Amino acid sequence: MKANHLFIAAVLFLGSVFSATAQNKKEVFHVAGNCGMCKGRIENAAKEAGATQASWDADSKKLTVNYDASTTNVSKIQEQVALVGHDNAGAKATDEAYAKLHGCCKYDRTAAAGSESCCKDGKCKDGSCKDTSKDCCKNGQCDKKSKKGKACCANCSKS
Ligand SMILES: [Cu+2]
Repeated sequence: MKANHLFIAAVLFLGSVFSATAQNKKEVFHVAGNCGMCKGRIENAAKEAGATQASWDADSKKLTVNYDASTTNVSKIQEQVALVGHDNAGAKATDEAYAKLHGCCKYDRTAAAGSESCCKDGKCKDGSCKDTSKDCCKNGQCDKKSKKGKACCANCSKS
């Protein structure tokens, strides 16, 4: 009778160990950013926080993460991503972290900040691309050639 109880307890214990070791989860959430540099920074931050896989899409601004729920959680990942300067669905970057971002990575924090992102008087701002004489932007917006919505300065430096 007593041995039987021990056996049941052992089975329950092993069961809980197994369920705690394999809890692979996938989550998709919004992360603000502009370019390829942002992508690397965002994905590295997610992995630092325990994500086994991380993929950020510059067009949709969506970060897809895979992680083991027994070692980390979405909040931790979101906080780490904010720590390196990127506002996201779960956490906001400090002004200091945002200020440290590369010129071209300074995504719009408000809709009104559009003209501040990477363009000035129709030209790329100093430090935002290799050739500041190229006019990739018009009125603070990317022009047609540089594909609206994409990082206009990243395209500017290639053209
Ligand atoms: Cu960037």
